Amino acid sequence: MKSLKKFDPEIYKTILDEARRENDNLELIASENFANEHILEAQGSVLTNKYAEGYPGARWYNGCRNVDIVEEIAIARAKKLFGAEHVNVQPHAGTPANMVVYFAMLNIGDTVMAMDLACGGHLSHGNPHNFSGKFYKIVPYGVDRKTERLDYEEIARLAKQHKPRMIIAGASAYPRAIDFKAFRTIADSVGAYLLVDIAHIAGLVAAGVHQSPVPYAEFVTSTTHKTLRGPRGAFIMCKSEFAKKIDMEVFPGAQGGPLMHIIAAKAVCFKEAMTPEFKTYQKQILKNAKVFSDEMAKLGYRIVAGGTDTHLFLVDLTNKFMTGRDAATALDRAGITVNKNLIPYDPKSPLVASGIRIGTPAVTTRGMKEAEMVKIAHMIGEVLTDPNNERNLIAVKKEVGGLVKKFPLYKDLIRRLEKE
Ligand code: DSN
Repeated sequence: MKSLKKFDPEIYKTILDEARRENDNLELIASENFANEHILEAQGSVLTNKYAEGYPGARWYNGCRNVDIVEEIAIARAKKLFGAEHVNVQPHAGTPANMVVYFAMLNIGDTVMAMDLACGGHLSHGNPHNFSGKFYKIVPYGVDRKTERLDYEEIARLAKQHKPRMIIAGASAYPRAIDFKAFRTIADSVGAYLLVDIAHIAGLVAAGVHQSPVPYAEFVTSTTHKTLRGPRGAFIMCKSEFAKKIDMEVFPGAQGGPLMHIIAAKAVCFKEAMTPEFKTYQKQILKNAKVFSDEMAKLGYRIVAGGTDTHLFLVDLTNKFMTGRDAATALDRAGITVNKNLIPYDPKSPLVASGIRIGTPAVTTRGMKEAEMVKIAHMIGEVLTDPNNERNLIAVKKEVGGLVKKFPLYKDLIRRLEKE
């Protein structure tokens, strides 16, 4: 970043500070990860310069021979990786990817069934302030109050009652495996389309350690930057019969020029996800999440749904007389980054929340394993036992510093930057 340092030292410094923050803290936000340098390189390339409205071989601009190759490779790799019939790699982010499916397949006012945000769903699955909640009649389904797991019989009953045109499966804060085959059966029972949003679990699905929805759903959307560990972006998979509709709704329907530098980075991400190392990585994410949540339970914390089958788990702090907001703030001061999160049927507002969400993708990328998860669980316990004690927070921050030093991020990136 020599050129940036010379031209714009303010921004350069902030990027360096962010690299230091990422390196010096324990990143436990379940939706975040650290993209490898080959992905950052593709993302930071000259492909950012090119307009390419349209699709490979059918662009509105000339000079697209190189970006055509890039997009064709990205599509072919995604199709192979997930076994999808058709893929569109142009969506800029997860919410627009979902929006494309709604707009392509539904009429305004149609009924859509989706997981309640308060039980782990996503903003674009019907939040009243989001396009989805504004334009469609949303029937939310939750989790069983006792088991805190999806209750497929109840979802089937709701579907029969409300006859949705589309059912959405997928979540951003649900720790258990989702049975997409069961969702297919429910959708078929009422003649609904099935859209599965795998943004959180895409890496697990790609590695074959979570059931894939691709054989069961007409539409599967995902981001590329969570467990998949690619650039910040999204893509849509669908059955061939809907390919044209989806492509038309991405462009010209919802977007103009695609971000070709990001599409190149998506291609690199899909290549990485086909390697044996990626499979090992995804398995380790799962092992880490399980050991971590078990250790938190041993320390007296209630784990929502009794544990995890995925990369994340939720800790209910109600019995500790603490809010998710206060816990997340105290942990941040000790160098541990999590987010406050609603627990199912949470009496508190989302701004306060009764729980925190903990994910293992980013710490697993650093090479941490089960032994480190146990250590981190104890550090969290130390912070939450005395969250207002500054000396306690400083002591834990020191422990965090010792641990992250053993697992440097981007190997020697920061050292290199500081030498420039
Ligand atoms: N904001 C993401 C998450 O944290 O789960 C979902 O889009």
